[in-house]
Amino acid sequence: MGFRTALPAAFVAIVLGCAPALAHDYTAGGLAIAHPWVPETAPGARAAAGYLEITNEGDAPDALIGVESDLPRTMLHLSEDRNGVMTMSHVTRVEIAPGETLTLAPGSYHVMFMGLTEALSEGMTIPATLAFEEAGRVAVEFHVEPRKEEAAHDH
Ligand SMILES: [Cu+2]
Repeated sequence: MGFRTALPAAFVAIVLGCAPALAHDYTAGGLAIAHPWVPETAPGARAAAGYLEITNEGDAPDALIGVESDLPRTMLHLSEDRNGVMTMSHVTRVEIAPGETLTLAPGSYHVMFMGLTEALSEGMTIPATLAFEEAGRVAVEFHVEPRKEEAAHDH
């Protein structure tokens, strides 16, 4: 155990080779925060969407109420299909009931990073802070990973 935890992260990454979705998790209060990631962006893209899963393993409800980063604007968005038209709205609070998982994923809730000045490519990270009503502020890192087909989300 001591041997494993003493390994630097870079060494672990090399041993695992090109595993694209190296999981990285966080906990805060009763919340388990899994694998914040951002698909690579095309050159010239000004915005990128961030995804992750948040599970409330506690006994009380909590809510995601904001997200911040060093980019000019960062906010929570919800993509919805309304009668065949994809719409996107800014949301300011998403409740997470005990035992429930909030999934930020393509076509649903996502973190919108706006004001990019360079393309995001695999291996880059975006430091960000998630704000929760009960668990408080949690620093995480979004890992830039290869774009999957269903992750197309440009605006
Ligand atoms: Cu968006």
